[in-house]
Amino acid sequence: MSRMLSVLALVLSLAVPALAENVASPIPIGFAVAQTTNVALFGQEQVNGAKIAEEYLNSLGGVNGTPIRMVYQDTGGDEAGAVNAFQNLITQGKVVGIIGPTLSQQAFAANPIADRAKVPVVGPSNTAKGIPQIGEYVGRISAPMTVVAPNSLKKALALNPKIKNVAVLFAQNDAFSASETGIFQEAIKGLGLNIVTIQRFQTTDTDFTTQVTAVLGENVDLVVISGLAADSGNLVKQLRQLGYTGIIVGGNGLNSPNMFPVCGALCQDILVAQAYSPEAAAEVNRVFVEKFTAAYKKGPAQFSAQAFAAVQVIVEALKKVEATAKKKITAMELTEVRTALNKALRTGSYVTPLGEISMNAEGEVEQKDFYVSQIKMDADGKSGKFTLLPR
Ligand code: 1QQ
Repeated sequence: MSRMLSVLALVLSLAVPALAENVASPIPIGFAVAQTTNVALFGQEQVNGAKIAEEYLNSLGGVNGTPIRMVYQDTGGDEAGAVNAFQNLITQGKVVGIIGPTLSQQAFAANPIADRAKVPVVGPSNTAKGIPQIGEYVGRISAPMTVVAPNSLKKALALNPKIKNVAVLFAQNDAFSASETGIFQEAIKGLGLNIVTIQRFQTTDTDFTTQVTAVLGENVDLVVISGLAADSGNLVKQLRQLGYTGIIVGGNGLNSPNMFPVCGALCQDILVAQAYSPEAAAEVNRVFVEKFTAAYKKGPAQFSAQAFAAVQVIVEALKKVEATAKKKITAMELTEVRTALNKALRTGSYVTPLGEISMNAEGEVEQKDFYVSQIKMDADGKSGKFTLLPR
């Protein structure tokens, strides 16, 4: 009997704290992006943006006086890495929510795990169709390409009204690229242009001779690329080296300055639609640009601003959770905070470096302002910038 009791006591002692566990102080927020592999070309910028947010928001008092702590977890570039990172953050990190992963391809694998565990996910850069529909606990602050991508095509036509024949190229092994090319193709037809060739590649490809030869074989005056940074950068480089002189529109995968060293001087003039402008008027953007530039000696681009916005949105939603519960987050149970945070995220709007955004009931971001930029490379052929085109 006493043996049974002690077993029972042991079971209780293990089970009870796990059930009634409160949120730690500082409040842990998961940040799971690619810090290694080629996908780190994006992930590095995301970590840079999150670090600025963490420091700045804590300097303002965090969540009503309780600081936050970002728990960084490398996902690598694939699905397995993202799944692993999410599991670690949920069970060991005991985070209130997760920002990540970098790619939509990874989100389709990892987000269902957070959703089942009832841990809110805020996608900082997932732009494929179908992300918020993964589950009740999945949202994003990265505007989907359905609303962003077509802007760059219109700008291409404004620069060259004679455009007729379009070549479309995409990475067929990546969910975002496949989604984005579908959106581009629909928009191209909607503008009355002809798609004269559709070329497929892999995100791991480095030699694009076959695809470039196909493009040069047609009378193409616009090339539209949906891929990630390293593959797209090399594709642009080879298109130019082999003689393509028309306009190139790049999708969201070409939205990183880390892609500049890949195509070098040949990145010049690529058109890329953006969900962020460093020049946007919000005061929080001015502060963000100033702090980012001081820390990294370069201005922020879209992925950094989106990462900052994701952290900011979670911090503001946590304040709403405290206001509703009339309790400190750290006086609440972790499971309770996760559920309340998910709901609060979808309430009201947030003035971020991306402008005013909100998340609808489904977790989809609603954003007002989009931009198109053109890459302008410096004389060294390695650095450059996204120069905003007049709207
Ligand atoms: C996605 C993307 C990538 C280009 C983000 C880095 O938009 O995977 O959805």
